[in-house]
Amino acid sequence: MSANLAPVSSPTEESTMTDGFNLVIDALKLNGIKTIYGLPGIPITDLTRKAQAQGLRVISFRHEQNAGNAAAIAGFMTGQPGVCLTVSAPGFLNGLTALANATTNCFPMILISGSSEREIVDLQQGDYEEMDQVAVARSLCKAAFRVLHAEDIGVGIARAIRSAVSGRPGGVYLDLPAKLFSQAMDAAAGAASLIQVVDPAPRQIPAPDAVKRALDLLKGAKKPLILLGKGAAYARADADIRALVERSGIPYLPMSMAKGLLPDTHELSAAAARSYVLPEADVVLLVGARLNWLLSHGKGKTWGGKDHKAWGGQKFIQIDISPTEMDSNVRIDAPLVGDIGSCVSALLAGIDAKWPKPPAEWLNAVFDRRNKNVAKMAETLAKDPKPMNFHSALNVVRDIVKANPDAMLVNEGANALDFTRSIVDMYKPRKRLDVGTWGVMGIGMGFAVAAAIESGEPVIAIEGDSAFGFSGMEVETICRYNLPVCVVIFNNNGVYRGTDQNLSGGADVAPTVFVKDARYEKMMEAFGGVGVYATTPAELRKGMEEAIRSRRPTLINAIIDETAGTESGRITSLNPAAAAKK
Ligand code: FYN
Ligand code: ADP
Repeated sequence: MSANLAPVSSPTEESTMTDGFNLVIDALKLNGIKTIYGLPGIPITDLTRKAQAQGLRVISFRHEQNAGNAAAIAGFMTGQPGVCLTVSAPGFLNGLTALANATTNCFPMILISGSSEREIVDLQQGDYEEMDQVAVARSLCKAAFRVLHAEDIGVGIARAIRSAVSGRPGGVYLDLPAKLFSQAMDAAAGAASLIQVVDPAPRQIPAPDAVKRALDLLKGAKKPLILLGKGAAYARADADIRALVERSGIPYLPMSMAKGLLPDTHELSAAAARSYVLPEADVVLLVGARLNWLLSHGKGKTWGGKDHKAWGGQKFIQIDISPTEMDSNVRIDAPLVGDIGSCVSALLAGIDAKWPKPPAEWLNAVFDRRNKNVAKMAETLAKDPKPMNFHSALNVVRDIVKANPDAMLVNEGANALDFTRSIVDMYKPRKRLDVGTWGVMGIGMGFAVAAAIESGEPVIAIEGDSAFGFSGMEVETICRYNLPVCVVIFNNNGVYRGTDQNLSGGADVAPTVFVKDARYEKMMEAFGGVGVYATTPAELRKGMEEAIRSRRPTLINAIIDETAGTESGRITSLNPAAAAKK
């Protein structure tokens, strides 16, 4: 039965009717959604106004990609789906990169977009912003739904929520055609049509035989290694994960967004011995980490220097909620399928005081390599070159993060990303938010806005000057909501550095360089925030300390030696080598 299409009387009057606008808002609120990240426009502007009027926080951005990234990282931070709201067609398309990135990174988010009416789209009659958005979205997300009738809004929102957070988390698309919003229906029937989702992310208990197989393999290992991925951070099983490491005595290696699950200074951290432990370990326990390109697909060369020994041939135990992730790259000898919380607690039940600690020979070898790398890094960090380089600037950031362990750290770039990852220690879980699995540039300001909104903590965003360019207009958003975000741009005048030349000798600059000595800090000043031009570590430190103290929106333009930096940072080997001389 399709609902009465007559417009309802204003909701402020005593009314026994409701409409699509109110049902969407009621359904989101019923399921605990508190914030919408979006950008108003036809046909959803009134939805943003009504949502705000009815108590939802509506954060408006300058580009939907940034709103989508904010929703995605909000999902990672909270375990609830982040909600991004866009207009139809171009706004929907602008949100797609974030939707796809959320799905790739296993961040739960729902992209809700207004759309054209089915009957016009299906006849391709040339509507305003006409597009078959569900068809376009379907290949980029976990699930895509469309709602045509007001009485189905409750089911649509419920299905979107459950799809986003159950099993492997990811992105979901929900298509709401314009006419749906003004569809009226009986208020009582409308309320009855809404669904409060029960247990949207049910625990998935591992099979006892799978637990035993995993424990037997781990117990027999002579050189065991635990590898923690962002899934382990997302699972919020922090105490059990820490107990797994400490009770087993096995060294662990955190992937970038798993840093802080245990403090990076932990005695069992092997982070600073990465390319030693990966080839040398004989049994690797993967906890919420995929053996994808970031881990050389479980075989072949590790990243970085040429002298790294190839790795592979180990025995793998893999904990993952996705059964089909097993054997994706190499054979998994002990698959442990289930949610990380349930799997780790099951393993812990089998690790008692009699559990054999790893051989001292292995532990000493790992710690020797780690301590050597840490000492070498300390020497580099102690230098004070002029102009600053990445190391001397990050030595300041390292201190600031250590002094403010509750602050959120957002990080993107090439060299700015890679050097921050290995130089800035993290001390608490889910504090480091970065480009993740895809290495996508442009997540910075969207992540920074959501990190501030969702955590209430100060946010430090360490940005490459190229990376900042993708979302830099959101400094206005940061100022508009007066968010405690301190953006630090590592400005070395170019995508990787500022010294490339136009090989033709022509007048244009090389494709990889920017305006020299660009005054990015004036962008923040333009909107009422604080701009700092820092040429020394002392100026950088002062600017960051003041930003944390004042909680004022701040942009620090940290001037870095333009010769510093390598092409694509530590993944320079991904650049194809020319086969022939021109
Ligand atoms: C790490 N290391 C340290 C420390 N931490 N040394 C001293 N002290 C500390 N605290 C060492 C570590 O052992 C490695 O040395 C090296 O520093 C690098 O560590 P990292 O970064 O963990 O390891 P690696 O080899 O770079 O990891 C491979 C990777 C990583 C692919 C996982 O490079 C990565 O996540 N890259 C993301 C690239 C990306 O997405 N870029 C954005 C788009 S690029 P060795 O052990 O001696 O090797 C746009 O152009
Ligand atoms: P990283 O890049 O840090 O190595 P990945 O994104 O590659 O991490 O891997 C995350 C993995 O964690 C994914 O395979 C995903 O299915 C899994 N995952 C996410 N949440 C959970 C959970 N609660 N329980 C089990 N596995 C999870």
